[in-house]
Amino acid sequence: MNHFTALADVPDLALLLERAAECKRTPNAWSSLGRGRTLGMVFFNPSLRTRVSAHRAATLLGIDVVSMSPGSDTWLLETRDGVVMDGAAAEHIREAAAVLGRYVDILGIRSFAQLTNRDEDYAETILERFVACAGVPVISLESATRHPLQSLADMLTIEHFKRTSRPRVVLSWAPHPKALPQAVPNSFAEWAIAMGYELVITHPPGYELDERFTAGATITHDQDAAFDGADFVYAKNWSSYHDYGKILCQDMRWQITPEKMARTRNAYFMHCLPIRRNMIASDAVLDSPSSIIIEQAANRVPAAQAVLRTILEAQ
Ligand code: AN0
Ligand code: CP
Repeated sequence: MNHFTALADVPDLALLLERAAECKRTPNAWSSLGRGRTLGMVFFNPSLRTRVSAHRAATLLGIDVVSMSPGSDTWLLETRDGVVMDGAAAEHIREAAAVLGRYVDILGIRSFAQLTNRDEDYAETILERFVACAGVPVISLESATRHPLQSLADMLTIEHFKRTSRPRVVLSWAPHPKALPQAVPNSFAEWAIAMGYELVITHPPGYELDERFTAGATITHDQDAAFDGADFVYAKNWSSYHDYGKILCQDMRWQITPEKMARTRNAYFMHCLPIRRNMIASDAVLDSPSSIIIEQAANRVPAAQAVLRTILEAQ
């Protein structure tokens, strides 16, 4: 594996999960594998889990880390081609990516969807520019359309907690005050389908995701029916894909509550975090024994460690 930007970059999903499970069991077993190597992480958007878990994973492998946020601790970057740079951006992404590629051995990029132009977001311009110009392996730390490090941790979590070989996994839209990207649900759907789970996606009308990610899932507007017999409930808000970036619904009846969880087969509750309490899910759900959100977040470390290890071993 060279880059890690999408499921398609993973040659063997089962092997990557096995490696993540190994990293979880014996995190210190590869402590000199990355000696002399540096991971650079570029955050165009805020992060708690991705920033700290990837740093921790790198440290466990003996890799040095340097993190930056363009526009606050490095120059604001221009991403459009052919423009006269007489505005706020002092540096073009072309030079920034090429230079960083000379300083570090692996580059992680966080760059969210802007949610104004679907074609631009789905072209993954920023991530792809780093892939094209940096000359080193690139890891997505959540891009405009995908969050594969999150999905790997999610699959590791489901594999650990599942009680049947093919669990019923429900991805439920839930209300949120701001427009959010489709990256997390896109990736979750893509990975859950590849794992062979029974994936049910439930959302209000108008929130259909890009079918390239959801082909093979059951899609319903009936949240109650979706929850019947569920083994896992994965809550997430996203903005509309078809009416791009719009909030079409803020109906609080979509919030995940104990009454809804009672319809399930004692399902575990999951969310990628950060989560707005009493919007997406009620306190009673988040604080119940069924909630595995902290274990899920903890699994971000072995997930990132497995990805870094796999890239280092391929070099
Ligand atoms: C981001 C999102 O929905 O993509 C990051 C989630 C990991 N969430 C927020 O911006 C609140
Ligand atoms: N789940 C996740 O990626 O969290 P952060 O945005 O805090 O990194």
